[in-house]
Amino acid sequence: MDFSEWYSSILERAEIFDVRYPIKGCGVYLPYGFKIRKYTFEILRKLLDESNHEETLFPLLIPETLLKKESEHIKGFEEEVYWVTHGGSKELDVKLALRPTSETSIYYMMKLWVKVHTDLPIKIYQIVNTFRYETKHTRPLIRLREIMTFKEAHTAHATEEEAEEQVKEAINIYKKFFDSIGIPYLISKRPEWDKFPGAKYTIAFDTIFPDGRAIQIGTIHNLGQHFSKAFEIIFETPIGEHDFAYQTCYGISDRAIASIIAIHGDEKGLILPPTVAPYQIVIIPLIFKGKEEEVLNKAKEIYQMLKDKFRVYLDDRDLRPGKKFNEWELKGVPLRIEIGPKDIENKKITLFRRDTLEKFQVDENNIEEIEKTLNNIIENLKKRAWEKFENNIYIVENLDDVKKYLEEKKGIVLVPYDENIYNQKLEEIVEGTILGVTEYKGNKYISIAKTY
Ligand code: A5A
Repeated sequence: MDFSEWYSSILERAEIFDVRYPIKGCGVYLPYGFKIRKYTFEILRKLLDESNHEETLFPLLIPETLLKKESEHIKGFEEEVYWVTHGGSKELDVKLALRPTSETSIYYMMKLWVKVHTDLPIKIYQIVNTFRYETKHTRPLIRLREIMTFKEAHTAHATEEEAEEQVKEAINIYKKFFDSIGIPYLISKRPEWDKFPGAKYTIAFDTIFPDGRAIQIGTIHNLGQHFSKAFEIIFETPIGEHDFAYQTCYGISDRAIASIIAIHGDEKGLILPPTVAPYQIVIIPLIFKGKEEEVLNKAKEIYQMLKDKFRVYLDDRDLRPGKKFNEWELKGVPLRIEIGPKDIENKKITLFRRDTLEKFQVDENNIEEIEKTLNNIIENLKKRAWEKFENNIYIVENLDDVKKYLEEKKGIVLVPYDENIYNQKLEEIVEGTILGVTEYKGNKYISIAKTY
């Protein structure tokens, strides 16, 4: 089965995202998918909160006048904006945009908040839906027109150096985030023509999907003073002069969920990292005639023992165990505990690892072993994903080889850094996109790939 088919089928069968909503590029997070989303973004939330970011919530609507204040920004987004033009049957005096991203609404308010250098830094974020009238082929959770989960952080600083430091902090936060869900990445500085509209420069995280194409899973932008000048975010410096704030912003979207699905899954279905699995453990009692109560009671006992420490589901539905096995394998539950009369006799439980498909027994009260196994699963998923990722990175000498590798192998091709290559749009030469300048194992390259 090709990747795209597999991906669509998993979204449906594992009950993650229902694409049948009657608007192109929109869909519905189903309860199971919503839980994966919740745990995934809880990790990101925690990382941001721990590094002194504060969560906020801004309006969805942006007046046209604000959206157009920074000229590069609006140039970049012009063709992607959805407009609200009417209130009922009355035409609005000022059109309202559905936010494609929130620089303009947030920075309008920052101007009001910032007066002196002691008001800085500001480090805020929100997790909201944003709208982009994407013209490229839309794909569920990968290229949405209503981006359902858009985590955008926005910062303002008193010095350029501090903004640079903020970019570094953001890179580290994103590294930790992707590490905790086992998603490998290459970090590149995007070329001028591909930076975020209004930014001084853009740093991007890209990963590789099973079809060999690269996908941008997060971006960090140093905005310099472009927006603070347009929005007049001015502060008094310690020596009584005035300066415009130095700003950064960075974002991660539903693509994080798409990556978890695409990168860890296999032919049986999802494989969820325990860090984000709605159920880290599912307990399945193996009911035999005459032993029903004994088995069920033991299963409940084990459930009680684990429930405060892990996200556990006791599946005592009246279904054949085989059917339950298949269902939870499809849904990617990292660890299954089977309890049958034989196990009870031996004071054991049987564990099944979704990642390696290994089955083994441990003592029935061995919580440490269960915890260790869950930790091993995330480590193994991460290791496996990185190995596959690195196997799809090719270092070549020249553009002819770039072309050859992109056609034959896909993945990401690295060619030694050369300013002439970097500054042109490569599309005419090779059928790929320049991801940017990349440091890989200590050397400087230009990264090129076919992308989403
Ligand atoms: N305000 C900044 C952070 C911003 O908007 N940056 S961005 O345009 O690069 O978007 C942030 C991230 O959202 C991207 O790196 C990409 O991973 C994701 N993204 C962008 N468009 C998307 C879409 N249509 N569907 C899903 N994710 C998208």
